[in-house]
Amino acid sequence: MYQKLSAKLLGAATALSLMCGVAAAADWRVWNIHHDGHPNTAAMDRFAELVNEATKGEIKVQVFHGGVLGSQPDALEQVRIGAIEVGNFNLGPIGPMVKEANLVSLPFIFKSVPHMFRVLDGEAGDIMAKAMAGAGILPLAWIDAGARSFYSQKPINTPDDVKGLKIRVMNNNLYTAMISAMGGNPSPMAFSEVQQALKTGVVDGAENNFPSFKNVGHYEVTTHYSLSEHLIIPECICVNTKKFEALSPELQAAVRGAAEKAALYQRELWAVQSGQARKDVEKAGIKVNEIADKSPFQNAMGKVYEDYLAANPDMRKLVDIAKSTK
Ligand code: GTR
Repeated sequence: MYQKLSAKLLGAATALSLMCGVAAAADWRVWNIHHDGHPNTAAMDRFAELVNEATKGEIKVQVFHGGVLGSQPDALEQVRIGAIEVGNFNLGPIGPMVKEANLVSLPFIFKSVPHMFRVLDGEAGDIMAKAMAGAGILPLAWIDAGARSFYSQKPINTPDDVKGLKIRVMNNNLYTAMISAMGGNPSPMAFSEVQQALKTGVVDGAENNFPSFKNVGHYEVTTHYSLSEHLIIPECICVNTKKFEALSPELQAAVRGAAEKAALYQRELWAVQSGQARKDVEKAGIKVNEIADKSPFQNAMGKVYEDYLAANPDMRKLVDIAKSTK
């Protein structure tokens, strides 16, 4: 009798909350790999504030910085299954889970950061976003991560300079293929291990953008940063699809709005702080070299594209869209 009554009450309460569009208050955890002083850390803090405000505390967001909730591949899996709600992810490590996301991991696919955003804002971005959402990682907004270049104990001006070097890459077969095509030895490794690996000579070099190069101290254990700009990989503020879709339309709009505002803020911060990070590492002694002619690097990627598209013919459409986007 008691059980029946409480079940009825529960049913009535659920019906009432559905009628009013009220979702239960939720605590959301956010994964962020970066530390203080990185633009994404400030942007994810802003995201948390904005969600808390816009949902009037119905969704309480707490950001965990410095990768304390796990490595990026682990955190992706956690968000995919809903054990963590939100992450600021780089699309590189998403490629092995969601093939469409690999478009951005093809070396030199984009002409510039604005070109990359134009591609993301068009049909290709829609296809990628749908595929990611289908895999459980729904992108709410895209953010800037500039271009990635090599750093090591010597300048790199041609693919020949990469020959024989052990270079750390993120987890994605496209990056191992990229380094191998230059004659180097790729070494996939978690971001948190790279500084020590550079310091002890376990790897000879790595590749990243200026803010990350600076923020985790890779500049303290290398001497040269060579502007190869071989990858322009965007990042996202991504949410577990099911948790997002379970929200009322009002809460969904509030969360999406917060992510979009935080992403704009991130892009503003990035524009200023990436230039500043370059100045800071130069001041600390890093020699930055421009590479006047990048075509030898681009030409070396011919085989990477050929092999990748032979194994993944369905990716040709996305590649064609990106290449034909002005
Ligand atoms: C950073 C990026 C991180 C992570 C890292 C890496 O630039 O923001 O999400 O992907 O690179 O190299 O692992």
